Amino acid sequence: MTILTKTCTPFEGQKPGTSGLRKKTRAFMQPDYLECFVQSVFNAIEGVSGKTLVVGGDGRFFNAEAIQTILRMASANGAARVIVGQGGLLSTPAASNLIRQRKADGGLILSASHNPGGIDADFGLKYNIANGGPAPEAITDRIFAETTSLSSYATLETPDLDLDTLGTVALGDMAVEIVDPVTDYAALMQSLFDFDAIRAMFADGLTLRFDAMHAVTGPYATAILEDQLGAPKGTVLNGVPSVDFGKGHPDPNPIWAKPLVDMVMSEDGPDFAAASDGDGDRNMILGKGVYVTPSDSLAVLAANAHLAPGYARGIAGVARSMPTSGACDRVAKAMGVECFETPTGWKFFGNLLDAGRVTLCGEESAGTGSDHVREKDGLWAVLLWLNILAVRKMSVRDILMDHWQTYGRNYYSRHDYEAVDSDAAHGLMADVTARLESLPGQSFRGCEVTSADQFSYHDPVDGSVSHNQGLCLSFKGGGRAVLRLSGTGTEGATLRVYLERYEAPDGDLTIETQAALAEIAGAVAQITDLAARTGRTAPDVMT
Ligand code: G16
Repeated sequence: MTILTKTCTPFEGQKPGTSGLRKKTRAFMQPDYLECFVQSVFNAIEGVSGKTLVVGGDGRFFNAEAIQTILRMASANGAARVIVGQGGLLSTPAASNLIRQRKADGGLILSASHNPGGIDADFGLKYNIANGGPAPEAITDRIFAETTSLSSYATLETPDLDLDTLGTVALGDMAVEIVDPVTDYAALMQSLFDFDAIRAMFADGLTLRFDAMHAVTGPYATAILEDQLGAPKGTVLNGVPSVDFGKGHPDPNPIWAKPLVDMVMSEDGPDFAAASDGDGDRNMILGKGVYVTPSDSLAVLAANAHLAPGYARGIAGVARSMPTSGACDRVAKAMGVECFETPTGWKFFGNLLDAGRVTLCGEESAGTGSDHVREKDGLWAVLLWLNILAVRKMSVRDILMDHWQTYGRNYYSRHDYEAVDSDAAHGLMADVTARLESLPGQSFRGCEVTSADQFSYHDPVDGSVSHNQGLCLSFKGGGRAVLRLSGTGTEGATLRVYLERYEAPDGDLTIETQAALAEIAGAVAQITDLAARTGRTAPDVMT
């Protein structure tokens, strides 16, 4: 088979963000755009000659076409084998698991996660390394550098492969192995959790609704929750992946998964409910009449993980991204284990997990996971919650209240201002950055700033340092606000304002969340001159 070397001109802006390259689908569909990025990835990892890769995606629009391109390029670049999920589908945690199980050299995951899909929506591609986790900054920096000077890429001229039939086929000298996307992942879940206890709980009548949001988790949730654990048919909602996610945002939060939230808040709602996102790594946890914030979920899971067989020996430590609430820190302290604060982005957990310093990790952005893979894992979080419910025989609401009565409550909310004019958003951040030193001691709407700084992370494992990871403002009385610009958006800038306030176990634990945080939100609005700078008086999304 003839290998073609095609000349190309570098594209501007192929800089991986918080989680790979995310752009409008039409940008990815431009001639050579995907090819240039893929070749840059290959070059940045010193080629793929003789290597084994895992490739799969969340099934969004352009997933199928992009995978064919990647396969041709992998073959032309000398890869020995590519393992692909049937139909081109692999959830992000399942891809991470396959990379690890099959000792692959790395993988390419096609997803824009929770962003909508379609020709006028979003697409994405990221590279994961041999540990199954997202490439660390040193590699994403190299990828970006390659994109700026690339002059050619290698490919083949071949018809599309049939990716729907399981088995191994040849593409040039490369083997393409098409695997069932669910089997290995389901086996991993079975090794971690007490499936018998969960099955018995369903048999006793516990009701669950899992909203797969028309995204990749549908087949996984149906196989595990309904087929293996015996939850009744209909437990999984929106379980068939579609290229445009049923024209929705596959983002498991109270705004985009509102029908599910309304269901659990109703009189005859299910006992437990959950949702996951486009590529299956995020989760939202709900119980009858209650929404569990991702930060609280991480803390509850850390406190109770030992109840599941896979974690019966206890946890080594816990890590959270800096904007995530400090709820898990209190659990770690009580347990006498280490707790780490990392920048936003799952890639920063990889070293801690590999070094055995932490067992659980989580982020306010609806991500929780453990050392079983190197990605966050939506269905894993649901199964761990189910295992805990089966052992403790309490409702989600009671478990949460018990947790707050033990550790206190970190009231927490994130306010997102989406598609803000990019210059205005960067101007706002630059202005607050310039005033950081002068803020302590000043009061805004009755809240006195006690410290104001820019977060830098010193990785305790490899010594690398990451600067400019968000602005952190602390207030007298223990309140905190964090300001960041999102690294996953594709339109203008998304300003994220993270708000937090602690209430001790004997304090008022049942204040409405936004009311509990109103003063801090007001202080942030004044400090940043938010309305004047962004033209917004209210956030687009509050989680
Ligand atoms: C990605 C990253 C997460 C991060 C989230 C939000 O998640 O993997 O680590 O917390 O984006 O990032 P940002 O605040 O920069 O938009 P996902 O689920 O989109 O891959």
